[in-house]
Amino acid sequence: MTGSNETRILMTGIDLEPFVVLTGAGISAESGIPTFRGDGGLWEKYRAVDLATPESFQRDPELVWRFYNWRREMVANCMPNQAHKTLAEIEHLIPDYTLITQNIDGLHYAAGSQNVLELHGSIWRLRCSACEERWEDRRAPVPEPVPACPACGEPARPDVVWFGESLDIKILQKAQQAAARSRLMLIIGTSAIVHPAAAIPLVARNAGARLVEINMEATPLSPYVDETLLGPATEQLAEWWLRNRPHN
Ligand code: BJW
Ligand code: ZN
Repeated sequence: MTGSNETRILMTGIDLEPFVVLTGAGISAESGIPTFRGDGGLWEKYRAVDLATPESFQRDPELVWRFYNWRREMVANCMPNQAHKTLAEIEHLIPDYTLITQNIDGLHYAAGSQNVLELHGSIWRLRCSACEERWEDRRAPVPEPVPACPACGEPARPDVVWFGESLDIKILQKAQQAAARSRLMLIIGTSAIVHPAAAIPLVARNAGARLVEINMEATPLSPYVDETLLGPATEQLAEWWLRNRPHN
């Protein structure tokens, strides 16, 4: 063990590395972005099957684009909160650290995180519905009713993962591998019901990692974690980090 690692363990009491964090919509709730499920959640007002499936895009691409344009404008007007910022700080202090998010809002990057495994894609990228073309587009809203692929002219769609679609296998494998070698995993603001993301903490647990969950309420994962910290992510993460961060 190196001197610096040893110091980190002695000073904090818990082994911080390899450290993995998995975030969900709850971490962005205090930035003003609605979650999907629960009171005020997106799926209370809109039906996921009408808006977040490949079939809905085939049926009515304009409707799907109206939904994503509304969300692009909303996200463009939101700022990262203290929880996003704390995770960016952790990235700079802990060498063996992996941030995995289910969020498509880009707020981890906006807060200063540099390496983020975005399991469900990004609202700030488009991709072609017909060819392999992918590109960044930060306009909010996208002015065309349905933008076209610059390479082949076919309809473009948000580069996000809809229900029934496979996640990017390279990103998923990186996330699962990080989980499999982690000693500590923090799970923040996810209902832990959407797979395969919801199973990533169990990969960590089966490999012997300590799991700490931060959420407003218990989730299906709660019986499997070592500690559930109930409350808003900004407060709970700040307090957890104060208790556990290396002091030298
Ligand atoms: C706070 C807070 C605060 C609030 N502080 N906390 C195995 C078993 C069963 C089903 C399946 C399975 N494998 C695959 C499936 C099917 C499906 C699935 O999981 N369905 C479940 C609903 C049952 N999965 C898929 O289709 C996935 N694809 C796949 O597996 O491909 C292979 C395959 C294909 C076909 C058949 C079988 C396999 C793809 C899933 C893609 C998910 N996409 C979305 C939309 C992304 C684009 C967009 O945003 O528009 O991703 S759905 C939505 O849910 C979004 C999220 O990333 C995801 C997770 O939601 P999250 O982040 O957990 O948010 P919420 O709202 O659910 O929870 C918020 C939490 O925060 C709550 O707990 C609050 O309490 C808390 N909170 N405020 C802290 N201030
Ligand atoms: Zn194309």
